[in-house]
Amino acid sequence: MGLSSWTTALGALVATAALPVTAAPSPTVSARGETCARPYVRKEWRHLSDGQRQQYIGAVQCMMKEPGTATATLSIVRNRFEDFLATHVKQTDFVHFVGIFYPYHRLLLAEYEKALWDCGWDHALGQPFWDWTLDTGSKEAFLNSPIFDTTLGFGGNGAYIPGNLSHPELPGFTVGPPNDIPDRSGGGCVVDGPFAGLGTYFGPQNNTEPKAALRCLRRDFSYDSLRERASPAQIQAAMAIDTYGNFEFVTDSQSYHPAGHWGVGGLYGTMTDTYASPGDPIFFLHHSNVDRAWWSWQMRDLAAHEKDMSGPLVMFDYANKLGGNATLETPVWVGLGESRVEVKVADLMHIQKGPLCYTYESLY
Ligand SMILES: *[C@@H]1O[C@H](CO)[C@@H](O)[C@H](O)[C@H]1NC(C)=O
Ligand SMILES: *[C@@H]1O[C@H](CO)[C@@H](O)[C@H](O)[C@H]1NC(C)=O
Ligand SMILES: *[C@@H]1O[C@H](CO)[C@@H](O)[C@H](O)[C@H]1NC(C)=O
Ligand SMILES: [Cu+2]
Repeated sequence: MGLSSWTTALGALVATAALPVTAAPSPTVSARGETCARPYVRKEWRHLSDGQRQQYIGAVQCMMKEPGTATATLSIVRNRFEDFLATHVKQTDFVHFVGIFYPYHRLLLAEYEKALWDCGWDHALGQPFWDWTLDTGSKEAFLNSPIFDTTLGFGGNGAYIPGNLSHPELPGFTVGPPNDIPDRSGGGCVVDGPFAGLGTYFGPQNNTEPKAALRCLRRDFSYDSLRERASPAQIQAAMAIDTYGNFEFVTDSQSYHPAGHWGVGGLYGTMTDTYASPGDPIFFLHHSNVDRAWWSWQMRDLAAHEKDMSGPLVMFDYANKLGGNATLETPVWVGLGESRVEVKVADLMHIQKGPLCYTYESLY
């Protein structure tokens, strides 16, 4: 099955508020499975100071200038930022709509954070998150979100590309059911903000062929797609789900996870490309909040949820017809070439036990 975008069935879900969490000032490292004393803090983008937001954007731009560790494995990798794009493209078919969806992306972000720190990001602060619920109040609020600021954010939408045209890069992929995103409003290259003109040889989808020209970063804002699936009501419905298996299925394929991808990526945008979506730096803020939602759910009953792992080993095999379930022993790895790291699911179930050591400034 070809997975051209984050599209799948939709689910209806229900509501509540945010729980405060106590945060500690600076990070420590602890042995595998042992609790760390001073976790670093992941904050919402708009809760960072102007200077911190500049520092973060500078760190991402720095990663785009540093040599990639995966270039020896895959020649189109141009820099350290693309190491993460590369491993995600190569692993997509094994890490989405499967049990290890959450542990995989937790590990991916922890490794991305280390690369940010190497590029000057504040060591007491982890990967910032984008709390979508703050931008689901109105279309104006969404369009004016600090996330899309052109100096202290990631820039805005692409120019409108008529929806009756074939996909700019996927010939034959035309708009209309089941591919349409009716509320889409852009589709062109990003032309403002710190990542205006950003390009890559990766994509579309799992295409890793060398190309004559770089492919641009595209956005195709789709506010309704975000609001319908990432509202406070949707999040709180997810928090009430009983088991990890059900939580993973609903949130990975139906509610806030695709919502964040579609809200920014619409139909033609980079964020909607299941494989190459980490080519948009917003991906990492979106997935930090996806991880925050998992941790929020885990914290509802930590003793049980710290050990609750299931879900298909084969993409979309929720009935286990092609394989069994993920377990705490299932291996999880990220990184091509010398940056590869591998752990077990068990090592990724608690965000303050080695090898992890972070917290969120607030939870759902
Ligand atoms: C790319 O994905 C398609 C399915 O979408 C698959 O058939 C093909 O083998 C993949 N190619 C590579 C190089 O992984
Ligand atoms: C596609 O959209 C463009 C711009 O809105 C319009 O000019 C054109 O007639 C449309 N073509 C078809 C086949 O509907
Ligand atoms: C996978 O896990 C689910 C949820 O715990 C369970 O209902 C199902 O029977 C398991 N499948 C297999 C093949 O063990
Ligand atoms: Cu992913």
